[in-house]
Amino acid sequence: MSKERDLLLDKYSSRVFKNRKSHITQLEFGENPDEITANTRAIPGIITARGCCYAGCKGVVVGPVKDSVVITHGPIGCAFYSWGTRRNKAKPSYEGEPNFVPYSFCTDMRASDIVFGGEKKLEEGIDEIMKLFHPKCIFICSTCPIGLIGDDVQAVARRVEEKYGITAIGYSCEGYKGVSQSAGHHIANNGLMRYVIGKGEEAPKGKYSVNILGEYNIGGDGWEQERILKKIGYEVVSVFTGDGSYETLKNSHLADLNLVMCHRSINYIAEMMKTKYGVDWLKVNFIGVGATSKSLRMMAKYFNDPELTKRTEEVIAEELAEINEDMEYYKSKLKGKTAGIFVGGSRSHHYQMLLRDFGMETTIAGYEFAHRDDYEGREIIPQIKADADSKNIEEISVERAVGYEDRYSEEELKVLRNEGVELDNYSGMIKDMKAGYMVVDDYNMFETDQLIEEYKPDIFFSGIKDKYAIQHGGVVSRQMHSYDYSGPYAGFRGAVNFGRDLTMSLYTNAWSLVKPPWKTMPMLEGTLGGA
Ligand code: CFM
Ligand code: HCA
Repeated sequence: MSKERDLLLDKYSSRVFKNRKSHITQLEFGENPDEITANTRAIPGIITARGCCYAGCKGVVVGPVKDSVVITHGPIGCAFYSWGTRRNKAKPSYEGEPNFVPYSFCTDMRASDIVFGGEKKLEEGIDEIMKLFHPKCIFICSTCPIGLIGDDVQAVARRVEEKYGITAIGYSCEGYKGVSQSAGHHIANNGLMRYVIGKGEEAPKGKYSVNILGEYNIGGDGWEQERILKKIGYEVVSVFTGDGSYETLKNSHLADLNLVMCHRSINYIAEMMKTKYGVDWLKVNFIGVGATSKSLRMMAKYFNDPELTKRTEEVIAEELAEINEDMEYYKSKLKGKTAGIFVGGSRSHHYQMLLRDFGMETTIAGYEFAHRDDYEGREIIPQIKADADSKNIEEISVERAVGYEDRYSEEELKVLRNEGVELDNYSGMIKDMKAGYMVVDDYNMFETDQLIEEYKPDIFFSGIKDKYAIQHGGVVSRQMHSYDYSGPYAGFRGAVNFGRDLTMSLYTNAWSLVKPPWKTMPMLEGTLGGA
């Protein structure tokens, strides 16, 4: 054990110590740095940064679908807390297109509804929605009590479909299911696959068409990606699900290629669309100038058309020329600074690429709820098993390697390799970090404090829950879930915004003036996690 790892673990009871040890890996020669325990239950009592299954289904995946109504079936608190907190931007794509993203719909389940059942209330709520808003698609998202009292949201959805001739999906995404948001992603995607994708018949008109999967348009990231792709000449059929719509998602199976941005939340759909409709997928990363250029080149290689390759290079050159001066300026301000980065399930890795564009090094990193493949790259991964309506879900370990080898025959692989297609684009966080640096899964506030103390990063990227505690300690923190209401950070122009925001944050002298209370007050001593 190293000194740094000791610091994180030695205050724990033996039971907690044993558990947390396997979630913390230090990238050091001699240790076993390639493996980490992930996607397991958080320890009760430990303040994890994770969210719940309902958050993953409602807030993350289906919430951003702008022309569809999402109704929270449950107490009002769940609807209120998930109202506009996830920063997925949306605007109508054509005049008259509905945008329900700013709204919050809820059945407002009270004590008597819990005793007598809430299906009737749900149906009445939907009648009201149909009268006032007449959407073409409704998602019903269950919160914890619904599973406990046994309301059949799938049956309600079928009745709604029959009554109104629209698409309705009942999601049993009760918050307590699974171990984190991750179960919710899977449940949401199962429903989209079963009831939305494949329903449309409108084929793309462009020569090369793509869907962007796992792009939620935080701070307008998706719009920047679309701008670049369209400039090259791609047709973007649909985006899952940032600024996405039922009207476009239903045609997504007709696109040529799926681009997977957030692998964690959406690999399920990519795999299912490959199996059912034969749509290939590429794991891309449009966060970072280098990463964006690499992803665009990978796409051009995939389509293997000299015209497209030429246009790709032209656009990259034009875009670089546009941002070069700003990038150099911010690089001169940021070079050599260090960062800690702890976000949900894919950004902690994606943003390391952008930090590198500015000469910054990530010394500590981790995810809230990622699976082993996100950390380790192409690996054997734990999966969630669910029945068709996701009523029963179970986290299991399945030996499944995610990689090109799985998706192409030996013959196809040979052809691709000869064509120089980059096959090894599955690297995970651990492979990309340097010896001595630390990776922590499902980090908690105590560990965050210890990590900051030991590694002293210049900046710490996190979420709303931990941001202010970190800043009280005198370290600047920027939110990677919401960008502190700035952005976009994706693509070429986004990189400049990121450099500007970081420079602004780091060069304010406020942080050196902060004296945290624990520097002047006596510390509480004890063992964490009981005896
Ligand atoms: Fe994917 Fe996301 Fe993330 Fe995620 Fe999230 Fe998010 Fe995130 Mo918050 S889908 S895993 S469940 S990139 S909401 S847009 S910022 S934790 S790192
Ligand atoms: C979620 C949404 C969240 C929360 C962000 C945060 C987001 O997981 O339910 O805790 O700061 O990105 O909005 O991840």
